[in-house]
Amino acid sequence: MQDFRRLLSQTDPAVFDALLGEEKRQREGVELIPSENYTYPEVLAVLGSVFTNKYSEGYPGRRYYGGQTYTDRIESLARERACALFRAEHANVQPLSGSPMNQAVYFACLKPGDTVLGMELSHGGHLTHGAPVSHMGKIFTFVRYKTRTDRQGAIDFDELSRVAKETRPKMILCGYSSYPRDYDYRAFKAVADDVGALTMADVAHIGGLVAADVMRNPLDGGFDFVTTTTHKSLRGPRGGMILCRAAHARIIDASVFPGLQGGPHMNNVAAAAVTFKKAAEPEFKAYARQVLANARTLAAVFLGEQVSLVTGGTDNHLLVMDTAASFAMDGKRAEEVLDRIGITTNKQVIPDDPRPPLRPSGIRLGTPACTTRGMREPEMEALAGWIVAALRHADDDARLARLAEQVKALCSRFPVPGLAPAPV
Ligand code: DSN
Repeated sequence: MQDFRRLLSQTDPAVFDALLGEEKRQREGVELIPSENYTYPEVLAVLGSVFTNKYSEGYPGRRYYGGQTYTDRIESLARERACALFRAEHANVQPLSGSPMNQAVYFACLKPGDTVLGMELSHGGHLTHGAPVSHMGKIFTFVRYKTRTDRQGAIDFDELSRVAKETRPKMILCGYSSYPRDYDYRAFKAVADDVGALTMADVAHIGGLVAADVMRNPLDGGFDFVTTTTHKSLRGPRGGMILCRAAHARIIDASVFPGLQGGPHMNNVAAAAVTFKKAAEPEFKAYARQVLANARTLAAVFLGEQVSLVTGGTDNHLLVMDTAASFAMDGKRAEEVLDRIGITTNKQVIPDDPRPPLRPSGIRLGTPACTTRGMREPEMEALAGWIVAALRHADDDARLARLAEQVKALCSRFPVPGLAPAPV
């Protein structure tokens, strides 16, 4: 590995310099974007391996190119491990990432114009769940449901059932990228069964937490399809995966290839296989429990400081802070202030946000990455305090500089897996 680095430094100093800069940023800052994580050194090794050289259109035992002895082996391993981890009957591990995995399910089951019930973007849903700006929103007819902001973000299943009976969807979709609660999948399934709709859960954010059984598994609730990315709480390579019942295996596989994609990225598939092996180990369950405990600790400190959190708290790995209500500051400015002290978050719309997406009312924070570094409740208490101090004194440069030093000192005690310590 070190030889590759030396070679890169000589071949392309500009890219090597950017790599060193990003390593320093990751080493010296706290990552609180809930969809990010630090992957395993083993995964980095496989991603940068010769599997990247190989074309493998098709599936194990049914490929369109020769030379598949080892690619067949790794894809079969990845599929078997994914099925065991999620109690699925079938897994397709080829989607290149989250958007293609969701599109593959839609195209497998729906015709243009078909109706899908999906969660409203500002209430926590995802772009690929039919936001009007996405191609999906133009091809299919998405009808959006909201959360009950007056009831800690609960889903109103009576209302969902009424809308389902009125619109007769082909599919009911749940899943989120900024919803800080867990779902009752059986309640979604009951609504879907009433109108003969298929069910799909996009658990991209919480894939690792579902795998570790610290959050509910939609497949246990009878869902037809579950999609997840492999790089967020699962801690693996950038990629996507579709889990389903055996009865849907053929249409899903055909939808991914040749329907939507060409050659799978076999370095990613190999890295996913490694990730699933790691996720089945007891250490990963402990990690997942700590992700939740850390998020609860952040929430408790914020609430104690009268900071407004969407839904009033969290049941998962993420929190959505209403910075407009709490600090009279939009999410863009809050993100920038926290960047200055070395804490990375992202601006975030809140339910029915009156502000535009690039200057929304809040920020989103999450614990998967800092938990991977080994941070626990005491570090969460410190971080939450520093975040509140920075946002309350955003114009005090000297105070922000002192907070930045504290963040850097904290980070020096928690190495990033796969990253060499800072050069001395
Ligand atoms: N970009 C991911 C997130 O941050 O939630 C989802 O696509």
